[in-house]
Amino acid sequence: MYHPHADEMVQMAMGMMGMFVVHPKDPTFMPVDRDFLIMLNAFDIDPGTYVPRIMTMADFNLWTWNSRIFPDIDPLVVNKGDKVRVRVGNLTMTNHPIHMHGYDFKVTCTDGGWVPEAAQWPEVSIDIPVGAMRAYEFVAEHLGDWAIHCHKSHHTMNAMGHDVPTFIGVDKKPLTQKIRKFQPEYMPMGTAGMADMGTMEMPLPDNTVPMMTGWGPYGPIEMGGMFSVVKVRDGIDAEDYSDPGWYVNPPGEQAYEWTGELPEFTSNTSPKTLLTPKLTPIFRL
Ligand SMILES: [Cu+2]
Repeated sequence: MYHPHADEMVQMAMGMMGMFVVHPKDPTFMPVDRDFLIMLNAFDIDPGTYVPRIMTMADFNLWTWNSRIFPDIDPLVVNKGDKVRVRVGNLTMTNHPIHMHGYDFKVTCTDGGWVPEAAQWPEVSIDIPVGAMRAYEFVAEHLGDWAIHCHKSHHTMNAMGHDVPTFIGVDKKPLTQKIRKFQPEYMPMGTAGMADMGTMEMPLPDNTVPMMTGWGPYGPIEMGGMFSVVKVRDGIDAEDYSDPGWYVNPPGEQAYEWTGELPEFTSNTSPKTLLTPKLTPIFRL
């Protein structure tokens, strides 16, 4: 990984970093069909502004792959049967557990070098420490759209304020009526979670994106930040990385809402749901 070591804090906060890939001279050494590279970076850019804050140490608001955020990160497009390598390098100031759906994979490389085959270990999430890289590999046997993302939930969101009270279950109607006398366009939010924001398309300041966004085949995806999709299809040409669109599940392979009769719910008298009785403290202070 490259970073400047010259005015380091400022230059890193503004994105001066990158990765070199040195391919082996011998093309038969650990060959793969697809080789993806994800550089993890983070920025703190106030809504409506263009210059990242350079003093931020932990509370970043844009978590990026190759300086891009979902939904503007390209999908990882793969032909069925391809041997795939994903290299992930981290020059942010926190670790990122990168998780991929649909597959288990083998960790094949660290900054220290290639991992011998007998020592490659299986994972479905791989934590990328600060200042480190990992590469993992898998054979794309399963057709479909498979989410790939950082597993820290705030890292799959775009710009948001973090100092907001929790309004879950709060009746904001009386307050809304009062506020709307002065601010007619005021929108109460948060009483039933944040997912509504995925569909709202509220007006935003320039150079600002919604906290969660993106549309999938079944509605809003409600993601942002360090999130993309591995798209495995039949018949993708070796040079073709263009987005094939959303995967269409074959009939019978799609989850659906059950609208028939429901089984009897377990009640609180069921042994399955009985609470463990409280222990009587032996010692009292
Ligand atoms: Cu992360």
